[in-house]
Amino acid sequence: MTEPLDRRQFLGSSAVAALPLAADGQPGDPSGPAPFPGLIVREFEPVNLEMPFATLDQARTPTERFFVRCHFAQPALHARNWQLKVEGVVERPFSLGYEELLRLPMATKTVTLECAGNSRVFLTPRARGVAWQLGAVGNAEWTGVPLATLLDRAGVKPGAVEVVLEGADAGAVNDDPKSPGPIHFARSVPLAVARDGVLLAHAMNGAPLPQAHGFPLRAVVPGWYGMASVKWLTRVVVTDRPFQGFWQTFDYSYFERENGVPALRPITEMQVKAAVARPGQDEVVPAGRPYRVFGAAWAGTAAVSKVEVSADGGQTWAEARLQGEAAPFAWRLWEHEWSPRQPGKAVLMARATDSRGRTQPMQRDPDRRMYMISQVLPVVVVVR
Ligand SMILES: Nc1nc2c(c(=O)[nH]1)N[C@H]1C(S)=C(S)[C@@H](COP(=O)(O)O)O[C@H]1N2
Ligand SMILES: [Mo]
Repeated sequence: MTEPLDRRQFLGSSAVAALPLAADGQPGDPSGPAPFPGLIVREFEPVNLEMPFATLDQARTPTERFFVRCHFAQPALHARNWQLKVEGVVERPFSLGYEELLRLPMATKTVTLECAGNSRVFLTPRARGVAWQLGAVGNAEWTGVPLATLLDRAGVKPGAVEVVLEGADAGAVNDDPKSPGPIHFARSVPLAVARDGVLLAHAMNGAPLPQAHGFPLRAVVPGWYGMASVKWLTRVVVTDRPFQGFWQTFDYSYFERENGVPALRPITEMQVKAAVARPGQDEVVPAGRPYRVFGAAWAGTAAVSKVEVSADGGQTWAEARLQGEAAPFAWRLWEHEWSPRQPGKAVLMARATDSRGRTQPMQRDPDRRMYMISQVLPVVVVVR
C-alpha cells in the first residue's frame, strides 16, 4: 500500500547505484519476492476488489490481498455504539456491545471464503454479475465467538429452524428483479449449521476486522460460499420457518432437479475446485526447462485429497504435490513440475478431488446459473 512512496524514496537514495539489477532492468533484489501489485478494481462503488491470483505465494491470504465483495456502500460502524441484537424465536432476546463481545470465550479457525460468482468471466455466453477471474477467494484465520454461545444465551425455542444473519449495510437493488425498496444484506443458515461451526469473527489474521471485511463483527460460515458470511453484523434472528430473503432467492440461488423438475434453492456449500495461479492465461513459458505449475484447491466442508494436472487439454493427468495437511474448510496449496518440450500452444488444467470422492466436472452445468463456477478451466500457454 505504501509501495509507490517507498519506491520513490528508494529510487532517490544514493544506495541505488550499488544495487543489482533485476531481470526487467529495474533496481531491486532479484532473489526477493515481487512486490504485491494491489487489488484489481472490479467495481468502484460499491467497492468490489479482486486478488490478482498469480500473486498467490502462501497458504494464508494476507488481509490486504483478500478480495472485497460489497453489494452496498460500506457502513462506517463505531465500536462505541455498535450493538448486536439476538432475537426471534428465543426465550430471552438481548443486545450485546463490542466490549462485552470481546470478553466472551473465543475460537480461531482457518477458513477459505470464495464468492459464489468467482471465475464468472469464464462463463459463455457472458453472465451478468461482477466479472471475477480467479481471485474472488481467500484463506484467512478468523477469530471470534461461536454463534452457538449467543444462541444458548438467548435460549432457542422449540420449533426454530433457521437463523437469519443481517448486516448494517442497506440499499435498493434497481436491476431486475428489484428489491422492495431499500433492504439490508441478510442471509439465513439452518439452525444445525448455526449451532455447529458458524463463527462471529471480530478479528482476521490476528488483527481487528478491517472495515471492508465487516468491522466490528462478521459471520464466518465455514465451507459455504461467501454470501452467507454476513459482514457488519447487527442482528441475528431465529426463525420458525425457512427464510426467503432476497439474497437467497432472487440472488444467490441455483436450480436443483427433483424428479426432473427444476426448483430454485439457496446456494450453500462451496464446490470442490482447484485454481491455477501460475502460469496465467497466455503466459510464455520456456521450452526444455522445468516449470513449477502451482495453485490452490478447496472443497467446502470436505478436505482436498488429490489435485491432478494435465498439460494436454485433459487427455492425460499427473498427480500434483499437495502442501500442508488435508483439512475441511481451508484450501491447500499444490504444485507440479512440468517440463514443456514442444514449442507452441499448450493447454494446462488442474482438477481437485475431495475426501468424499467428489471431483470437478469438465463441463459447465447451466442449472448453476451464474454461480458456483467449478468446472475445470483451461489455461492456454505459449511454449517458446
Ligand atoms: N453485510 C454484507 N455482508 C456480506 C456481503 C455484503 O455485501 N454485505 N457480501 C457477501 C459476499 S457475496 C461475499 S463473497 C463475502 C465476501 O467477504 P469479503 O468482502 O470479506 O471478502 O461477504 C459476504 N457478506
Ligand atoms: Mo459473493
